[in-house]
Amino acid sequence: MTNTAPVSARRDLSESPLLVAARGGAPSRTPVWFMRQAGRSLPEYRQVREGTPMLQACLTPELACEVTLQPVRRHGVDAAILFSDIVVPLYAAGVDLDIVPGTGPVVANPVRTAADVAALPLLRPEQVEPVADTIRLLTAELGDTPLIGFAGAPFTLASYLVEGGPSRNHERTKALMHSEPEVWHALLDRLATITGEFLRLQVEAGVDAVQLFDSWAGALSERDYREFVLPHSTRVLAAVADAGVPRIHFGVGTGELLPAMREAGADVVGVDWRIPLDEAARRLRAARPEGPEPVVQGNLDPALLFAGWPVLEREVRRIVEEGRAAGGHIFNLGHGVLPQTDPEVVTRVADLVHSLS
Ligand code: 1CP
Repeated sequence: MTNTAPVSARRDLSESPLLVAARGGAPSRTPVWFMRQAGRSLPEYRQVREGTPMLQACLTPELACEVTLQPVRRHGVDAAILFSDIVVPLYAAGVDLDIVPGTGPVVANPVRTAADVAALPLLRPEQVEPVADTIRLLTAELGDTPLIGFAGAPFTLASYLVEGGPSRNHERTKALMHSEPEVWHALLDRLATITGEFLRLQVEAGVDAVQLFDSWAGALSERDYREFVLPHSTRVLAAVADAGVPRIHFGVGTGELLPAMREAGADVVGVDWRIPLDEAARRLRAARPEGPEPVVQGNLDPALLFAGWPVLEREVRRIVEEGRAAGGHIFNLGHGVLPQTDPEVVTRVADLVHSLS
């Protein structure tokens, strides 16, 4: 039942507020979507996921399609984001890892030596065919809502591979980077190849925008980011530069890295709550005064979804104002929806953002 319509049969999304904003235009309303909008905050998600392990869910097209659609139906957001995970291409390529409930990705054999890097498999397109099938199902269902594809950036993926799982301080990752730079660069080079191919494949299957998640890049100094990460993320974003879809580049705690993250090739830079959107835009503009006007995405603190409506309304209004002052703005959280969030509050935020524009 997969729809194999070629990319030339793409939907007409020329009026999509998300895509217009991402390309630096003036959208009909402030677009809004939420990182991790699909997932545990939704009872309908918990119901359909019941009994299916996370990675299996990501690689089951009908299920992944349904989960991707749930927040679009419920919240009326301006984009769907593919239900998947950043470790899916590594898993599909044959890396022995699992997503452990309550923990996150756990890697059986952490990657720490030149031999470990050389043994990392590359990705063959047929290994992620279920992801392409999911995208084809979604583009047939989504009407005029664009679909965002995504991948984990080389640094954030490397952190999971080197540490063996989630890490607070990324100490083994930073130790490898500084003590064995050749091994480090070989690892990031390989991850950049996998990620670039995975994003291209998603675009060919029909996604309308891509987001590169470098969630943990904010753990690095700007100097280390430029030396050890930027060349590789640049190569990933270059792999989809001619694909005709906007590229969003996001990390947490990246106030000092924003210009470098834009230089990597981003059309939109995602920002967390630690820096106001207008200040983020000022930094992006100052780094490239001759370039196109920056477009920022963010940046409501997901914890404030628990603070009660008066607080939340004030914060949403402030962010919409700061987004106006920034220039181009896509409303989002500064990081993902937390599992205990009341989904009705999320819908109310989406409605408020729309009513303010
Ligand atoms: O069983 C479950 O429900 C597991 C929870 C879960 C879910 C719902 C994980 C494990 N991943 C996901 C889906 C997911 N992962 C999406 C869904 C699409 C959407 O936004 O609706 C996305 C975009 C991701 C991407 C992802 N995975 C990132 C980047 C975004 C971010 O939040 O920073 C990262 C860092 C991961 C790793 C990961 N996967 C899962 C968890 C709990 C984690 C984080 C672990 C850690 O703290 O290091």
